[in-house]
Amino acid sequence: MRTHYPVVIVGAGPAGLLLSHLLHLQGIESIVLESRTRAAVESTIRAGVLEQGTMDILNETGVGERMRREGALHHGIELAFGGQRHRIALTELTGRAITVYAQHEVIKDLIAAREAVQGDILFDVSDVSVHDIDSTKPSVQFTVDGQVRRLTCDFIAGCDGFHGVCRPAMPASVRKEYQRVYPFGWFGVLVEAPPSSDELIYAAHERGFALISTRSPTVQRMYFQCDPSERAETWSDERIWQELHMRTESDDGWRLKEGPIFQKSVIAMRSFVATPMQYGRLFLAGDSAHIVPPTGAKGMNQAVADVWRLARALDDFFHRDNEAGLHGYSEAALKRIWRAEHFSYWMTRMMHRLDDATPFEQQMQRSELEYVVSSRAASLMLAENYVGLPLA
Ligand code: RFL
Ligand code: PHB
Repeated sequence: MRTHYPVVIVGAGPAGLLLSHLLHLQGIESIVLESRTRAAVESTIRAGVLEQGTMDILNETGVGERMRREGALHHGIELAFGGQRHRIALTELTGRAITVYAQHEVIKDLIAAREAVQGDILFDVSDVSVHDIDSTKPSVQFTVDGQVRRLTCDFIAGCDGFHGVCRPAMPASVRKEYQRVYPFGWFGVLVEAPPSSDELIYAAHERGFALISTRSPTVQRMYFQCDPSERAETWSDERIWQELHMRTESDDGWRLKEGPIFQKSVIAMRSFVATPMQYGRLFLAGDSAHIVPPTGAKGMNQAVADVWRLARALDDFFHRDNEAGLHGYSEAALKRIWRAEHFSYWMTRMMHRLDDATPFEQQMQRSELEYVVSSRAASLMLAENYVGLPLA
């Protein structure tokens, strides 16, 4: 049994799987260690929006075929408030677009690509721990099929999400964490119905935010702002529809199309950044280092941007004897992340009902919305962040 890999990747989310795929294309071998089963990884409902840069990476690396066929390319989004809908013309403003394609479909495509070349992914592992990260020969220990195993490697990629073990393995004395927990959550539903709109609708309403997204011609994804401690199973379909209708009501008679609700969940909202994203031979990528509230649709895209950067840096290290990319990884990745953090925070504050807002602050919020949909400069600011700033 093999005991050494150039790169051991912890976590088979979008970050870990894409990193293993990119490294393979560069001729660098890796193994992915995942604590959940393959079925669980392939069916967890999460993100839906792929930025232009994410689409480009998937296309250029040969894993975009199903996304192009089954995903929906969108050239705008709508902001709804005061009974009216306002289009932000993403492509007209920026020359870029987004694709709505579920994260777990991206995951399936990446796992299929790794399988096609006999790439190593171990699912259902437990007790993962990382060792000697401040040496040039780190290792990762874990249990699989009841056996304890240890792999040595040159680098460990911590792609194990917010609750993973890699970030806490960095000494507390070098880490700094920045956080904001929002006093509201999102109630998310999957609905069997045709799309109600050609584009995503972000609605700001006195009762709270709502988002109308899509998954396919027959399945729609919708969310509405709720108390973060809300229990999804206690809500009847009727009550959910009532809330969604009220928050998206429009003066022109447009109405949301209903259908059977087959999945309900409540999502907490948090902004979080841990710095630095590297210690010794351990590099963090994706949600293990940073979280955004989903309002800006940035989380998965940031994970993709991180591993794109990390793969290039590892390529320089292994093939050009150049360590500059690895040394600069954390600083360069964080620059992009702070931009996404600000955008997500800004969208969240502009679109949600803020219970502690004074009447003055409520007027500020309304004025900002009106400005964003009426000023080309302000629309462009939203659009260029939403489609994603170029990877550099
Ligand atoms: P993930 O996806 O959490 O994957 C981490 C993986 O690591 C595994 N793991 C471990 N494996 C081994 N040992 C351990 N000790 C481990 N601990 C954890 C986990 O089982 C898991 O498989 O992190 P990654 O790869 O960094 O990807 C991040 C994205 O998943 C996340 O940012 C997005 O889903 C956020 N997000 C959205 N992002 C977008 O770009 N666009 C969107 O439209 C969007 N919508 C969303 C979202 C997230 C949501 N939720 C549920 C938080 C909508 C929602 C509702
Ligand atoms: C989704 O379709 O799940 C989705 C879309 C846009 C967001 C967040 C989630 O901002």
